[in-house]
Parts: sequence; C-alpha cells; structure tokens
Amino acid sequence: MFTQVLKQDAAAIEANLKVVMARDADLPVIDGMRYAVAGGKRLRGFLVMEGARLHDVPEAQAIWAAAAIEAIHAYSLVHDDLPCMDDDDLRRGQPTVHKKWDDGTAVLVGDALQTLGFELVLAPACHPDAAVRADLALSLARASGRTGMVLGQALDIAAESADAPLTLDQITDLQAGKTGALIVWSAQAGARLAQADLAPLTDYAHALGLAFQIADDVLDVEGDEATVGKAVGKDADRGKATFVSLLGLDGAKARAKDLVNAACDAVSVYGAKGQTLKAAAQFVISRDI
Ligand code: GRG
Repeated sequence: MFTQVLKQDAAAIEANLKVVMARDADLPVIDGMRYAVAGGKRLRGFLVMEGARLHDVPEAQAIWAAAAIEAIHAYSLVHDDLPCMDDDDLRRGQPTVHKKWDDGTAVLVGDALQTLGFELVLAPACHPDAAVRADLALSLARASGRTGMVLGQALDIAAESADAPLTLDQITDLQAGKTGALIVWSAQAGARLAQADLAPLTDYAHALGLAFQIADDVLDVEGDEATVGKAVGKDADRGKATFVSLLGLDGAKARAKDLVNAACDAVSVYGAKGQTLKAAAQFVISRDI
C-alpha cells in the first residue's frame, strides 16, 4: 500500500540524515538543521526512491539522493517562513525555525541545508561514477536555483506588488518553478542514477507537481490548521490569485483530477511496476496534510 511505502521511505531518509549529522558540532545551526529536516510527508524523497526502484537502482545509493532533496526542500521552507518572505510561525505542526531560535539562525540553517543537499548527491556512496553524481548535482542546481524554485519564488514575490493579478498561465509558470521543479528533479533522480530515459517520469512529474500545488491551494481554503500543520487561509487574506481564486473550488479540484489522470497515463509504460507512482498521484489530491 502506498502510505506504507511512504512511511518506510520516510524512516530510511530520516535515518540517513541522522547518521550524516550525528557527529556535527553542538551549535544552534546544527540543532536547527536537525529540527527543520525532521517530519514532513517526504513525498519528494519517496519519488526518488520509487524512481530508483523502477530502474533497479540499489536503495543504498538512492537514499543519498532522497535525503538530498529533502534537505533542499527543508531549506526552502525555512527561508520561505522568514518574516521577510511568507512570515509563518508554524511549520509541520511546530514553531518555525526563526520563532524557535532567531532570524539569523534560520538564514544559516537554510544555507547549510542547501549545501548539505549538494554534499549528499556528490557523496561517492550515491553513485560510483563521478559523472552521474555531477549530473545529479547540476540538475539539482538548475531545479533549485535561478531557473527553478528560486525563480518561482521570485515571481511569487513580484506578483505581490504587481498592478494586475496573475493570469492562469502566469500562475502555472510560477508554480512550475516554485513547487514543480523539485518534484520533477525528484521523479527523475532514479532514472538519472540508472542513466535511463527521463521522459516518462518527467511527464509524470510535470502533471503531479501542478496537481500538488492545486491541492495545496485547496487545502489553504478547506484545510484545518491543526491537521495541515501550518497556517491556512493566507492566500484569501492577502487577495492572492491562486488556482482556486481563478478556477473556483470545484474547477480547481476538477483540474487537479485531470492532471492526476495525465500523471498516471505517463507512467503506464512501466506496466504494473508503475502502480505505486499512480497511487502517489491519487494521494497528492486526496491528502488532508
Ligand atoms: C525560499 C527560495 C525559496 C523558495 C521557497 C517551496 C517554497 C519556495 C515555498 C513553500 C511555500 C509553500 C507553502 C508552497 C506550497 C507548496 C509546498 C512546497 C508545500 C510544502 O511542501 P509539502 O506539503 O511539505 O511537501 P512537507 O512538510 O510534507 O515536506
């Protein structure tokens, strides 16, 4: 069952990150890193592990790429929660890093988690061939930096002071960077480790990433703060254009469903082996966390 696989992968990723940081100095930045990287659904890490399983990549290798993407994702959340960005007090049901410590510690925790992500994909245990490790690191840099997640976040910030609300096409582009790019990298990582065709998993992840973001917008309207583990209702409070404000609640849900169908079609080429990825796509739009 998908949720069981997600749980097992999450535990393996947690264990890898714990071992990696076990011998580090006893400083707020290290405590903050352990704190920030703990918890979460580990959806991106799961995508790495499942893509690896599809291509018969050993788990002992894939776990390094899975831990890497969870470190990068955690960095983005720590920085996004800062008062100069989204200004949130709650993340994964706990006080955000800058609330528990201070802004300076949160900046450093994010910085260090980001560099940790690159350290992990470049670890020889991730792949014996340095060219494969370099490919993982280069694609991760492009997915997380100025052509990916940072670009999406910058477009989001610019939209706040724009004269007109964003159109559906503009929001789709913005989210392809902000949330989509890391999801695409995660789904591709197993094929990169196996030096296999990236196309089916790329198509799957483009549709999944958008469905994930639409589900996030729906949760912002319908979700419960205690269950979601972060503040809800923020988009409407700020008059922000979202998939829900542009398509309506029912329209957004219908669009997410279509995207999940497209994601499932994309992995049909793997036959029965693609079943868990199909279940993951269904989970993304039915989740309440
Ligand atoms: C600071 C450069 C920079 C980028 C931040 C990812 C991001 C960009 C901001 C997060 C804000 C946000 C709520 C985005 C919506 C989608 C999203 C990424 C939700 C959080 O991801 P989940 O639901 O979280 O996978 P868990 O806690 O389960 O890992």
